[in-house]
Amino acid sequence: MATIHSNLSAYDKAEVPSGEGKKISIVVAEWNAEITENLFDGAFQTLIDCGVAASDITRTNVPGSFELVYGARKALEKDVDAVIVIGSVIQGQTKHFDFVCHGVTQGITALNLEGKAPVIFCVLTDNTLQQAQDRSGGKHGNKGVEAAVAALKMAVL
Ligand code: DLZ
Repeated sequence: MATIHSNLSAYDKAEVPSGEGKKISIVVAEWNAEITENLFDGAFQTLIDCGVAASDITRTNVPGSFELVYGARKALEKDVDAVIVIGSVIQGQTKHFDFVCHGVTQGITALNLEGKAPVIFCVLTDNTLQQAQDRSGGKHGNKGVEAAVAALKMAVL
């Protein structure tokens, strides 16, 4: 799982299914907005680069990563080919980190098991703000880019 020493955000467009006609919903947590906005930009630009029409991308904001599950559940009620949830949870002094991470991962897994449309997990779970910055447009790339590629690949399954 470690991304140290690598930038995984470079993709070969020839190997990514075309996004033409695909409807993608992106749910963005407002907590740690400095990080989540960069992740959103990476995902949005990649979807456009791969042929998704801007008008076929919808964005919904939720307060924090814990609310991403409900946001994704509502997004799945609409006509979408994939949902991307974007969040950034950063370790603090309390156990809140563990509960938020556990809640969102379990919730998104449950939604994927429903099988209506894929829900792509773009939630950074870092020990420090620096680690989050490194993965949201820094030296380890932008996980939003990877999430967009994953969404297009999963949308054609
Ligand atoms: C409360 C909380 C804390 C402490 N830390 C984060 C975080 O690092 N990242 C994040 O996305 N959200 C955090 N939250 C907010 C929770 O996700 C949630 O919004 C609140 O507990 C309200 O349900």
